[in-house]
Amino acid sequence: MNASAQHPLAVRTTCAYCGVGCGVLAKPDGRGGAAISGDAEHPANFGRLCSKGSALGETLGLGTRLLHPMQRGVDGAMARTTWDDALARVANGFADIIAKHGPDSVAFYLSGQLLTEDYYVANKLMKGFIGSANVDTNSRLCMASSVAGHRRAFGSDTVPGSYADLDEADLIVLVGSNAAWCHPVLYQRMLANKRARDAKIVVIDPRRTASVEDDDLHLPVAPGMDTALFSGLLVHLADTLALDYTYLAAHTTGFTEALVRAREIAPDLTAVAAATGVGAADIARFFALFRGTDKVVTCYSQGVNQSAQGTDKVNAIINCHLATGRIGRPGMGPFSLTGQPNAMGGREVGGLANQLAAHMDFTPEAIDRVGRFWRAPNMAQREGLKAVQLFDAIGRGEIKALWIMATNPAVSLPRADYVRDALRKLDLLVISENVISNDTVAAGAHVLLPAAAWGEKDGTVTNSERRISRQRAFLPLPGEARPDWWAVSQVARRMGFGDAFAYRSAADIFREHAALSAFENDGARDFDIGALATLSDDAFNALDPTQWPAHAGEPLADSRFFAAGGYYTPDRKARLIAPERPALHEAPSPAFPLLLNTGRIRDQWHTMTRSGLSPRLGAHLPEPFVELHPDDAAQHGLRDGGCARITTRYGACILKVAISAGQKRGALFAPIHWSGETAATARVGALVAPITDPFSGQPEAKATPAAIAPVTYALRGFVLSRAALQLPAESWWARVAVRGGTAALFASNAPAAEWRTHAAELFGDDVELAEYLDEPRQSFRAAAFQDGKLVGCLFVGPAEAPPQWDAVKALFEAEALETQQRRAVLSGRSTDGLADAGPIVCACFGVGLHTIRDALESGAAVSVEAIGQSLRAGTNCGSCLPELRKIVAGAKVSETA
Ligand SMILES: Nc1nc2c(c(=O)[nH]1)N[C@H]1C(S)=C(S)[C@@H](COP(=O)(O)OP(=O)(O)OC[C@H]3O[C@@H](n4cnc5c(=O)[nH]c(N)nc54)[C@H](O)[C@@H]3O)O[C@H]1N2
Ligand SMILES: Nc1nc2c(c(=O)[nH]1)N[C@H]1C(S)=C(S)[C@@H](COP(=O)(O)OP(=O)(O)OC[C@H]3O[C@@H](n4cnc5c(=O)[nH]c(N)nc54)[C@H](O)[C@@H]3O)O[C@H]1N2
Ligand code: SF4
Ligand SMILES: [Mo]
Repeated sequence: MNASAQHPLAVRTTCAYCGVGCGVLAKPDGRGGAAISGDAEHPANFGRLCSKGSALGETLGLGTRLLHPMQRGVDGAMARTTWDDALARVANGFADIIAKHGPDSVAFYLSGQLLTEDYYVANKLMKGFIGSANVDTNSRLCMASSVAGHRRAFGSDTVPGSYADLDEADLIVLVGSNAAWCHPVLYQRMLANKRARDAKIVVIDPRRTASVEDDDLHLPVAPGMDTALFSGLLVHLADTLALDYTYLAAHTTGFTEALVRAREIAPDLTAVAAATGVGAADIARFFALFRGTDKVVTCYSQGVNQSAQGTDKVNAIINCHLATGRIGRPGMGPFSLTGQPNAMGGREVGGLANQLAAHMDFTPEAIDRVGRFWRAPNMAQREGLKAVQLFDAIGRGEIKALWIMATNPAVSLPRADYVRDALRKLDLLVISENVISNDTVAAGAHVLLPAAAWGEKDGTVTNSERRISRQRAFLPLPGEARPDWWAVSQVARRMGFGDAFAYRSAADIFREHAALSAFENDGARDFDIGALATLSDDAFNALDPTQWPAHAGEPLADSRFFAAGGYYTPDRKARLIAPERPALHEAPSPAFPLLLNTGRIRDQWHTMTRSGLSPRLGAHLPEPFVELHPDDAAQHGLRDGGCARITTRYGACILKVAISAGQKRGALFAPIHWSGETAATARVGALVAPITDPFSGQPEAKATPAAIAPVTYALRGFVLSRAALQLPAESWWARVAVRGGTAALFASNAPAAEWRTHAAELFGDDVELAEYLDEPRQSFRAAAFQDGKLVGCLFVGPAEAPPQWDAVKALFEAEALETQQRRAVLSGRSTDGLADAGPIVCACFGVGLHTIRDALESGAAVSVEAIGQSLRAGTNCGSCLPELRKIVAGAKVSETA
């Protein structure tokens, strides 16, 4: 019997990555892996997956996992311990510190990558039993401005619409959202609408991103100036009598003040053009489109939220929807696209320090209500510290014990060097993790708790459209890994709160969470899933994706909020908010003349602890880079493919230079994904200012004044190895996942001959080393063989003509090599049978640039569609279609030239 026959059934679960929340079918192979495909029945994706979702199967290995509890001994070294000892140390450690310094001397820092059940239990322990609200989450860096904007406008943190609105809209406005790369399956839905129904797409982003197609309107707004644009839009709508006065009168307040303020900020088109740096004609086109289209959805993400003016940006957008009554009806509404798989679940349980639980705030009535429901002895009486403040308090020594779950703050918080140092000041740092090492773990934990990972953990997540889906386990718990909710409950019991934490399963916790949502609710709170409070274990296991609200006693049905008002303010009316005049928190200066914008790339997820394991995903953009406009590059003496040092008041990085006309002048863009574990000096978080939005506390991650200067390395090269890699400290490097080993791309000033010594050290004595050194040309190549198998390669050459690695990588990844192929390794070129695909363009089917160019040149394919037919490239998730279009256009130009 083969392995798959032993596991004939695929398990229905939800993707580990973004807030689209795609349904996934996982078919375990019986050897710790699984075949992954999209769930055709899931309403978020109807079977589609993006490159990251499709590659989930490549990330299931246990090679980097934390499999046993560890604790720091008296000698300072981490050593394996038992769960019992580890839990006792956590419980006693927290109890001692609370006894000495009070409940506000301890904190939890959680994550939108926890399941709702994990999140609920951690929040309950801190806010109800320890008696502090110092529980915040990486959602503070992600969704906090949307939450604050929703609460100001609606009286509750409600996302009014559904994904179906993106199918029905006639105009989709993307504000600060690179959905083509960050919400790819939803973006494909928008494109399908555009193709089938001629819907228009407008993209508001300082950069021309992959989300802008040639026929879309792109408004390259000056960083931070979205409020001016949407204030201008409100003025335009008012002046052209395009408002819904009936809706305004019946369901809103604050319109007059909001319009007065909008007029101050953006009196006319000229003022909007001046503030935003966008041409007046394009602004007028956008205003006319918005005015003339009833069915408008405005999607926004981190270009809005991660701003010192983030909450005002959110409200400036919502104002325009409220004033036109375009909310809660099919095909229209403001739509906050959430980032993490359970960003929404975290908000539902009250994981933010300024929310209590189940969408309740710290009002006396709510504190009393939740306290009675939990039978909690020590209800927190006021809001706790928000992430940036929380780490300030840690740095000052006021918080002495911290439990981090499912986030990597030493990389992802602003001013990340400060954060890393602050962690070292804690008397007790507990980290629940999937991986044995990341930058936060490396900062020095006292206790490490091995957590169940995606594929092993079991519970629920909520996606951007308020849809609760099950994440189901399809693999056994490896080693001693346990669910996070279990670890928290065990600590709670050891702290004397056993009765309130006697959960046997995720289902137990979910039922309690659902019951709290309905407890003394009576329609006063938006979040109500009372219908799910009585699910049996079997019904919980079988739960289909369910959109909330789900009121007890009513049939489950998808729905929208606010078409007929019914807001969650005291008078049940929405508020139009008068925003502040937008201004950068710090303008560029001669010392820091550029603005550093940070964000994401298509094929990596955050700090790469999971996506970084996939060779397919590593192939797209393998090195950390900084993108800038050709004029800025010329002015600062930078060349494409060279390196540059980027410096801010807070830190410095060295990144590869990518020159792009899609960048705005004066702006730099760098991806956030690389860490101290995956690259030499590319922790971009270290550069980011700790400036926060006054309402949401969300840090500004998109506009830190920065300087840039070239860094020259004489040589560049790559190394491929079956074993773990350690490169000489003085070199610049970035780690890349490859099949059957690890690799690094590097740059260095050490002469080629020195790399010969490094190669000998790197590959050891028990290999057969083929070498080639050309000192005059500064070129060195080595290939290490063991039993005829290629086990390592090191190539280095002059930076102007660096060795290309695609062919060598293909040989390294091959199972076994022919003699002729072995001889060819040092040539760096491919031989027959192992075509050199070139840099990967389509991650889903592993189709490289050379393969595509070959097909175009040979005439085998002449269009993007034909490439799809002959090579399959672009036919799965479609996220590479923008790139394919460029390649085809490029080939056409060179043909006619
Ligand atoms: N591939 C991939 N996908 C992901 C993630 C990932 O790590 N990798 N992470 C997930 C998570 S947690 C999140 S939160 C989402 C984030 O998804 P997005 O918000 O789409 O991603 P970002 O790249 O952070 O930022 C979006 C855009 O904001 C623009 N921007 C910067 N400043 C401004 C401004 O002042 N105004 C406007 N209008 N735009 C501006 C940037 O140029 C950038 O293109 O992605 C999710 N999906
Ligand atoms: N400069 C800049 N900084 C940013 C951003 C930006 O755009 N620019 N974006 C911000 C945003 S929106 C986000 S969401 C954050 C993301 O930043 P982080 O949350 O710090 O990034 P991740 O790499 O997702 O870290 C998740 C960690 O949790 C572990 N993990 C995963 N699942 C589980 C689990 O179930 N249990 C436990 N115990 N551990 C688990 C993973 O191994 C990993 O180490 O970064 C923020 N920081
Ligand atoms: S769009 Fe991609 S990353 Fe996001 S949930 Fe779907 S498959 Fe996962
Ligand atoms: Mo996020």
